[in-house]
Amino acid sequence: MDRFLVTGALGSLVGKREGEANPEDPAGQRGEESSRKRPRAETLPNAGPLASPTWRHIRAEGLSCDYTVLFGKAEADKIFQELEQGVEYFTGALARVQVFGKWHSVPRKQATYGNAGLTYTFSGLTLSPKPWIPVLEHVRDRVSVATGETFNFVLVNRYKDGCDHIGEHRDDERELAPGSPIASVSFGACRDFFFRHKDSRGKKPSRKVEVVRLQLAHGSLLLMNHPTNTHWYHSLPVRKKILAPRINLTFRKILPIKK
Ligand SMILES: O=C(O)CCC(=O)C(=O)O
Repeated sequence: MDRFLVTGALGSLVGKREGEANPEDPAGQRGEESSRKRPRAETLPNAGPLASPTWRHIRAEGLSCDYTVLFGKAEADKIFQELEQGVEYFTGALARVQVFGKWHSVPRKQATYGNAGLTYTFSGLTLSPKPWIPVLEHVRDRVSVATGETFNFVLVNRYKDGCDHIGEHRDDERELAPGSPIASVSFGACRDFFFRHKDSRGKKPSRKVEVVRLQLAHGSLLLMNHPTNTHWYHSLPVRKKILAPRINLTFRKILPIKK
């Protein structure tokens, strides 16, 4: 059977950053930005009104991301409701994380969906993603039209409010198709999202690189291109004033590892 090993956000469940109280990280700065159309999107067929959106290009040393609002409010609202009704999240042991030997609830809810036959490793277990449901296929296909990329797996993260968060981590490139991007689509509450360079982490960083700070809006798509995940960690910090829920979908293309 084909086996997929997925670490990064999944693997980070066992990482100590996950349990840290957050970082309402102060100063930081956006990377260099420019606004232009992403050329590939313009040549794709069946493009809806938002299929050739204006992209914001976010660039810093070793970081390359493209951001756009892919879904208008009405459609994003409908997708959010469908996700709320349709997504089945992990429960029990899969919804817990061990930090310094103590078990805690993961500070968000998670689920995985993907192509038939895939398996992946999660908290030391080999699991299969659930089969795609129509709302996830719809979002996946819209992302593919807009980016020209295909995806076979999605991790769903649901944050019930601003206390739910995700600690600093990288999405491990080894299990991704080489050079493939990760497409992060957000619905619900707008949240801050930080990138921190690997050399600039911890109490005694080897050098100072400015944090790249973004806000991920309802209906938005953030495309994290290679080699962003090699050099930069990302996180969704605690924001206690946010009371509304948010659902994030990270679409990935993962490679089978033959047994
Ligand atoms: O919720 C988000 O925007 C971040 C999710 C994430 O970091 C991940 O899936 O790796």
